[in-house]
Amino acid sequence: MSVKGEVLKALEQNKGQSFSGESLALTLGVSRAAVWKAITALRKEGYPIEAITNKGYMLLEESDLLSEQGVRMHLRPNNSSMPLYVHSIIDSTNQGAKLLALQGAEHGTVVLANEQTKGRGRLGRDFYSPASTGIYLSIILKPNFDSSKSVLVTTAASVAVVRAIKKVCQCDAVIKWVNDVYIGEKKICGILTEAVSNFENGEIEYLVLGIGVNCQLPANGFPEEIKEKAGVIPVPFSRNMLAAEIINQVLEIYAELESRNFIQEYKQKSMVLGKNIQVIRKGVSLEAFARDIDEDGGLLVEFPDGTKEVLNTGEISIRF
Ligand code: BT5
Repeated sequence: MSVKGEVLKALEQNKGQSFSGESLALTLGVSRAAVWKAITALRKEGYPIEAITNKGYMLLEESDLLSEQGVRMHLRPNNSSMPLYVHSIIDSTNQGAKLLALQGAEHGTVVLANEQTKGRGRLGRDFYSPASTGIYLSIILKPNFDSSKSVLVTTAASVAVVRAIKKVCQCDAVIKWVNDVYIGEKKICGILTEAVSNFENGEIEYLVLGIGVNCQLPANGFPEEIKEKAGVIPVPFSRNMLAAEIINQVLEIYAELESRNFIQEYKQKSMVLGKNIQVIRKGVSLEAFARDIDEDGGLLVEFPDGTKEVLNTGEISIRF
């Protein structure tokens, strides 16, 4: 790791407390000038670092810049050495992850960004991804057993996100089938699972699981088109910590995908089960009752004429 990386790691580990630049220089085997140079560079990147006479440096508690060091220190030991690429700006982390997957990236590789210029939703839609107020991350997963069922992966991932938000922010989030996480009546997270197939045999080689979370309100608010729908997590917390916890929870739940143990939790957190919903098909809205979630994450709906159907993809809406 570079001197700058090491200094940032020490700052993140001692966030809100001062620590001696001199002893850090000694530990790293570099000069005090090198530490100072790293501190100057980090300040230029926007880290709020104070120099305190006779005490050293302190990264202020409110610092919330996403960084590899900041995320890695909150990863569980068995995840802590996996590849983690942090970008201040990228077109789409899913796109970045797909390119890495094609180059043979290992299971669990993460691409994380502070801002996306072409954040993607499903069916060619956009995911608004402004700088510094959200978490945009993609995890490369090697398919295990039947994980080619991307709806199951998306289902599991939404439970993982709800767990992570509860743990880090102490907030109760709920899931709108299939890929949205809500707090109250607002969408605070969207999930997009994409497959990378082998060109020769058409088999799915990788899944790229993309998760976007709105953490704080963007400076100018949300754009007009999504103002009514989009919301943020309503409490302060560390984005590095939440990003790490989402990664931890996703990798844990994915490892036991086959057991489908999480389906029960998914049902408990579902905001649509037991409700009248609209199934949207080719722009037409059909009344239906959301009866159950099946073993693969499909939504069992019942139409007014009594016919039942399992939805594995598509769009539903719910009136608040
Ligand atoms: C999603 O699609 O919600 C999936 C979003 C996945 C985003 C992540 S970020 C990291 C990774 N890299 C990517 O490029 N993508 C993934 P969908 O269900 O189709 O919802 C999209 C719709 O949600 C839009 O048409 C808007 O109505 C609304 N929307 C857009 N941006 C939003 C935001 N920031 N918060 C809440 N709603 C939003």
